[in-house]
Amino acid sequence: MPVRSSVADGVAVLTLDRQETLNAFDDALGSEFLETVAGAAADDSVRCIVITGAGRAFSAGEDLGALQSTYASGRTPPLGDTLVNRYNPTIKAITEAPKPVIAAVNGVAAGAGASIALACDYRIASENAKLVLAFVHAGLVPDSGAIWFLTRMVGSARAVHHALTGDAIDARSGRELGIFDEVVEADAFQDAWKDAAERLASGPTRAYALIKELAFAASAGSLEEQLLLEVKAQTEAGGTADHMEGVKAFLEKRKPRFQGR
Ligand code: T3D
Repeated sequence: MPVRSSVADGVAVLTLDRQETLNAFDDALGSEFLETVAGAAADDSVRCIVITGAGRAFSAGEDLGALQSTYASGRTPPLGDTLVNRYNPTIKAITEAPKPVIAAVNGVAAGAGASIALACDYRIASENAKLVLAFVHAGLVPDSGAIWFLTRMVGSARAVHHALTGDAIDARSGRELGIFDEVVEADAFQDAWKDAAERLASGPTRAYALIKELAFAASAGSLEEQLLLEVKAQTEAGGTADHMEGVKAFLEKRKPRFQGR
């Protein structure tokens, strides 16, 4: 199975595992990954999803070897089909998951692999990690939302620079630019993402889902629309057991015990 998946203590860990290609996406990995992300997003027992890669890479994006075999067989399928059928639903499954999604970027994340890391809500990087908008090296444009996400994180000038050059953003620069929330030494990396996942999996899950929705809406809409959405979201968050628990815990001077409801 090219995606390894495990669930424990409310955390689903999804590991891309096609190490001979640096976890590049062929059809099998692409469709299995989409199915696995969507499954974890829909599973109420999962309160945080972690995406990572096996071996030395997060993911090298589209499998160029598989693409070349297709071309060698005389077929030139429109690349847009892969976006519509595979990558775009995957990006939406991540961004619309009603729970935090962490990218534990263990190594290089290139092409659509970089887009997937950028689509997550929290990025924790090993010191060996780097993001590469490699699309341009194959004569392609960044897809799977890469420019949308990067522009919002680092501004248009820097995003366009990396889209045009395909130059890598290493872990340290990524941290300085605010792309990576944390950068951790390789030895401490696994413990660090597990801690981050444990923290998010024990938080107020419904409030997290609403925060994700508000953050996306903020990039698109007017202040007027945002204020109205906040009223709707706050009304919903205010009806959760986690809200009651948060208030009670504060007044009792103790840590809240959120149940995700
Ligand atoms: O269908 C559509 O709609 C198109 C969608 C496109 C979305 C995209 O993702 S386009 C972008 C595709 N990805 C790339 O262009 C990245 C290609 N890879 C690289 O640039 C480099 O490999 C890396 C920067 C990721 C890592 O470099 P490095 O030096 O650490 O490793 P390497 O030696 O280049 O690669 C190691 C092996 O992985 C190597 O195989 P080998 O020689 O040991 O047998 C290499 O061929 C393989 N590999 C790396 N990336 C891919 C790959 N095999 C297939 N597809 C890859 N993308």
